[in-house]
Amino acid sequence: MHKTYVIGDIHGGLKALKQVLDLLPKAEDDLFIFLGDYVDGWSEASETVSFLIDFSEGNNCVLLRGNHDELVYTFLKGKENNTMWLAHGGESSKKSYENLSKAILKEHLKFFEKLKNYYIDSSNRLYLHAGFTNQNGPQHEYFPNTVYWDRTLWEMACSLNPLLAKTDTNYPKRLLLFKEIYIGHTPVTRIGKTKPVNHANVWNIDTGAAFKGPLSIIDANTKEVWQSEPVWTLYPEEKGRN
Ligand SMILES: [Mn+2]
Repeated sequence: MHKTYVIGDIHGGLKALKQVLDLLPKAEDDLFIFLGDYVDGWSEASETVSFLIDFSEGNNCVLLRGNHDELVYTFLKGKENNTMWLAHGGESSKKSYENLSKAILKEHLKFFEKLKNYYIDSSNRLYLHAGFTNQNGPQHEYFPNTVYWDRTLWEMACSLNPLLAKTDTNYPKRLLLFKEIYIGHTPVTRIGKTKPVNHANVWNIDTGAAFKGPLSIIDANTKEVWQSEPVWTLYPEEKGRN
């Protein structure tokens, strides 16, 4: 059986992505599932996207959509100048996209359009950027963009009483739909951790690459973890998202 590698939020930290990918014992049929947020943070937003376009041509990849990918896409389409976005890492992406040729820009727009909102594998494991709220699963979400903005799934998993039986009527129905759920979006550095965190059957792989943490990859079968150095140390001249 092939390996399934799950990659957390990158946020323009291409040096960290290359570093951690180099640590993997890669084989030809491995599957790489990227949880989204490729941009907004460190200075290499467009470079990260170019790298992922190349990487996905030579490897089996699932590329998921993060809220920041949607924000950058909206900006690139010239739809709005979102001040909230600019303050949350948008400025760095804007700069990184300044001098791109029309041809490459077109390729990048296609990349953003092709991102998936969620992915369910043959072992009934769900992968998505943020979370979902519908009791029947992410495919039933009334507002489709919930799956890359939601924080309630993670909040619920964190606050769940570990003694509550799955058969209890109060057990959250959302968690019973899938064998495991892999998310990014809410950095675990916020709760003082730097390794992927597991609560109930939810695995949070966002180890704060945009802030003071490393970039992490987890093997979904064995739960082995590989990490870059703290990403901010690879961009000493930059402030990141702070
Ligand atoms: Mn993120």
